Amino acid sequence: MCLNLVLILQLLMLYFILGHVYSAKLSERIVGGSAVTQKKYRYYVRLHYQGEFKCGGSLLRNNAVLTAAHCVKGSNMKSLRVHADTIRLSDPGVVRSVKNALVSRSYNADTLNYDVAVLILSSAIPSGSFTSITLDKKAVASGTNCLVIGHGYTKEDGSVAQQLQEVSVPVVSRAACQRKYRGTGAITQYMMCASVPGKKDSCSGDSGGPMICSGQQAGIVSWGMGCARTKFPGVYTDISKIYGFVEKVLKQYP
Ligand code: 4AZ
Repeated sequence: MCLNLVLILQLLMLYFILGHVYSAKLSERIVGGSAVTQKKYRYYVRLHYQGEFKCGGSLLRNNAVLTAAHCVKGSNMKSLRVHADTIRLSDPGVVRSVKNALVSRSYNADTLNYDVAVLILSSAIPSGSFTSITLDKKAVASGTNCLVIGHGYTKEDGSVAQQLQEVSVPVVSRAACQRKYRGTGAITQYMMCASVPGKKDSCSGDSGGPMICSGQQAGIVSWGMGCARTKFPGVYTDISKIYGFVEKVLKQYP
């Protein structure tokens, strides 16, 4: 009887220990990237709001940043800062305020449709401190491997990365992505999807940052159901569909 009780207790302990290890493994489902140790993506910028890191972005020219609308919509522009020429959160790099934040009337905060914003900086970033990225006017074929960079969570319930991270993810066809998100969210014609299911994906904090395909920016990190889940790819704003809006803003604000 007493021996039985000991056995049960031991089994219970084993159950909890194994359970703990197993759940730790499951949540260790990192986004699957690697640290960027050289300043090789010098179009990448961080957006800080009220002194805290909030989102990524990319430099289209010395005074214009492309990011996601949901990163800036409703925020007080005076508390927004753009940090260029840095790959560590602790390094402020070159800091600029924002003069204008432009979001299209087509943006929908509930569905994240048309999730794009252009920020015009208070003054230009010096030419030695950045490179600009060109936008891809054509839709990217599914299966294409694209680069995503950011300081976002390295796992779904994680925390931001001190060092900038990079990951390569294949583009998933819109039709396949729509099937996966059936019932949970609408993948519109302004969105594109990418991930290595269960392994590589963008995550919280990567929003607004660039997706680079064949050397041009084809997407903006926008949203997703969790991070690196087997069923749900990451969702990106499809640059080829919102290109006109960006062009117009850049012309209007030289
Ligand atoms: C976010 O909350 C977020 N797995 C960005 C990308 C993804 C999920 C969430 C894609 O900013």
